[in-house]
Amino acid sequence: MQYIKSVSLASFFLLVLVQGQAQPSFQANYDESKVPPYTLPELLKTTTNREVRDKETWEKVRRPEIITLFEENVYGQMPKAYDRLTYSIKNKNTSAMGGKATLKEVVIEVVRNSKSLKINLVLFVPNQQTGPVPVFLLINNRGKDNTDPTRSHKSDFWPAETVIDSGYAIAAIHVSDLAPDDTVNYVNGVLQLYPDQLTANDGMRAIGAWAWGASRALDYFEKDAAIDARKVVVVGHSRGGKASLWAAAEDQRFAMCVTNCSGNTGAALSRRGFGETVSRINTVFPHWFATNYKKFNNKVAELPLDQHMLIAAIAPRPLYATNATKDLWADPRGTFLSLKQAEIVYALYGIKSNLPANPPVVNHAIVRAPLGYHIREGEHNLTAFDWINFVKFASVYFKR
Ligand code: GTR
Repeated sequence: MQYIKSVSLASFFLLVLVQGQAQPSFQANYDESKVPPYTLPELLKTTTNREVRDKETWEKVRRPEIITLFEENVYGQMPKAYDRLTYSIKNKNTSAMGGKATLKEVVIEVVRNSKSLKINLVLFVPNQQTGPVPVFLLINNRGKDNTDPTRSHKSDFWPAETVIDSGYAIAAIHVSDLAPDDTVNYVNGVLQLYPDQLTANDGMRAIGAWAWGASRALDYFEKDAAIDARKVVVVGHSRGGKASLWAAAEDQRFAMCVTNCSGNTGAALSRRGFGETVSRINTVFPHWFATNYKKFNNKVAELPLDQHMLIAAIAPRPLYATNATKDLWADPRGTFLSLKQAEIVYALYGIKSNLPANPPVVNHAIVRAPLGYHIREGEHNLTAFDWINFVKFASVYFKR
């Protein structure tokens, strides 16, 4: 009883749901022949049925419509106003990584209506560079030790040394500063600044808060002379990859997006119902998306959008998506198809996609394409192989 009292009623029922009946009764479909027939909402037709034939109409009408559809139905509003953003350098070491890099541990403070939020940013900048450098910014959804500023703990989840050796800066923020990843405490972060969001059916939730935080890191990069703020790559893995997509769609200052194994409500098409489903994600992670999204739990065909539209909203900026062979939960085929669907929007900009008709063979990275992709051998994870290809992809577009 003690334990029950210490968790809220809502999370208690969720616990029952997850540990009790709901979870075991969920049978993910992994059979391609059982993917239902589906019709995707058209990218190049406005809600008033107007054909979109040029990038002007795309930018002025259709793209804003798509962003609004995602705000209202999936990720919630993205409040942009704040009263003040300041930063302080908590720690600086110009001879980090044996002299190869400068470490900055930055505290970004955002104030709104006298509420304050502090975001910790870890940043390494290569020393052997003459001008401002592009940066990879990871939205870290795993342990903080993955982005250890002291480098006594090293991890392929954020292989800072490799990225520095390639001439790029690398940075990370942690989701717990923005919205702790649990059903109760997610309110203790960005949402303290925007309490109205909590009562709105299209209010921001955790994934929106993480994406919001990535934009605040970008606000900081704009003030750091060592960083080329026009070349910021927002990176996320899995739930973090859902947030990196949303961040890049919402904030066009991001030059590039990497979404690693992001699956359902990330890069994969929801209507395929392959692996994780909308209903399952909303049940197990009720704090991730807007309340309105739950209306579609067993009615994905009624969604006025699908995830190819989120990819398209990032066009014409380059986007790299990945999958892993042992991660069918994230629907690799549905991810690739989502990218394929978005090609027509890149075409509006005269950008030819070089994606093949079918997913490439395992471990073959398509880096010379505005929509880059690989399916790696192995588990659901963010690995050295993934990062090496992000760097190659960025180097094609940033011409480095
Ligand atoms: C899973 C969830 C996925 C993905 C993953 C992760 O449990 O169903 O959508 O976000 O967690 O973040 O590793």
